[in-house]
Amino acid sequence: MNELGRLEDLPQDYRDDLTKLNLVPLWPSLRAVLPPKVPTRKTQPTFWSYEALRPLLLKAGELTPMEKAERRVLVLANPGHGLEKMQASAAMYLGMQLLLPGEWAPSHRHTPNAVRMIVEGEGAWTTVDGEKCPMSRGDLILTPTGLWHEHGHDGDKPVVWLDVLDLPMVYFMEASYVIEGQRQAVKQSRGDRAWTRAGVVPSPVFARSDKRNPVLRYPWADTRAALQSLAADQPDLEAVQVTYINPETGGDAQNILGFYALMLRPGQSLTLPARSPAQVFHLIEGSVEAKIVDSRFTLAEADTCCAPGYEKVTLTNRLADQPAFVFIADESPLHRKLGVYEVR
Ligand code: GTQ
Repeated sequence: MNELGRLEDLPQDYRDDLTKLNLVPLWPSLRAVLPPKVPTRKTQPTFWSYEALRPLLLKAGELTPMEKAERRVLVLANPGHGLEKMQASAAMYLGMQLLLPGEWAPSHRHTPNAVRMIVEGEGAWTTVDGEKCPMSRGDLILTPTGLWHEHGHDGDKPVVWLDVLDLPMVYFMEASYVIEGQRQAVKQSRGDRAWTRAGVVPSPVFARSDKRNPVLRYPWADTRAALQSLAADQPDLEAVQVTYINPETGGDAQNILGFYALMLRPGQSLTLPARSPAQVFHLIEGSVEAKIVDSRFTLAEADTCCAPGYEKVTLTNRLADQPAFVFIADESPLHRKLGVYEVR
């Protein structure tokens, strides 16, 4: 590749004339924005230990009352982006949220899409668009763009969940905002009860659902059973993985980020191909080693790590006698819509 001219090669008076007119020469910066073959990625392989962050999250429960927090969250920030940017990757935000018994995180709605992966505790619920969704370990609950949502807790121990939002993307688009609201009236019907089987779905005889996704809650018991059933049916299948979808369209559950559950068979080592989107791995059950670029992370239950795009990732089940279950979030829907998705 040709060496391109530098800014310093240009006379200062010429540079000053450009600046006055809000003009910039491209060639000194061309390689920075169009690097050869592989994009520049700020996203670093990063690991967050649940055991290490849990006491700090509980401490936040003592230090900051709900009225002063609205959402009591410690953000899992990627140092490659700068911690203050609150990004796990270019498009993904991760946070660990704490709700104490009796607390209520008030209703609001916002343009970024969110999901919650429940990590610990029983008795809490999220009401999304009037559907009161119980929160249990491993459940995935969606709050798609624009829908009212609030969190409450009737149990007697702290509840913690992992928030995954496309906030960095929506913020970058200058489209991120929130509207505060009142406590929602709870509706009778719930998508996770109406849509319980992949093969038989509600028939829209009189009206089609007006929802972006008729399912807002994916119970872990069902997802886990689907993985085990798939693994038993196809003993040679390399990647025992399911995608969280919108059952009405068969497409991704949300517009920007993709969500998956992966089962690693006892002792299995799986190398995922290098693909353009960044990924997040959160261990629901078992013990897994994640090899990402030059890092090796040992994930215990509830630990989380992330991988930049365009890199292979090897996940190894460290246990020889039981499967491991991993929740994965990635930027695939976004990359596909933008036309930049690729597998190397
Ligand atoms: O629970 O609605 O981690 O609005 C960040 C922003 C959680 C939430 C976050 C939010 C929420």
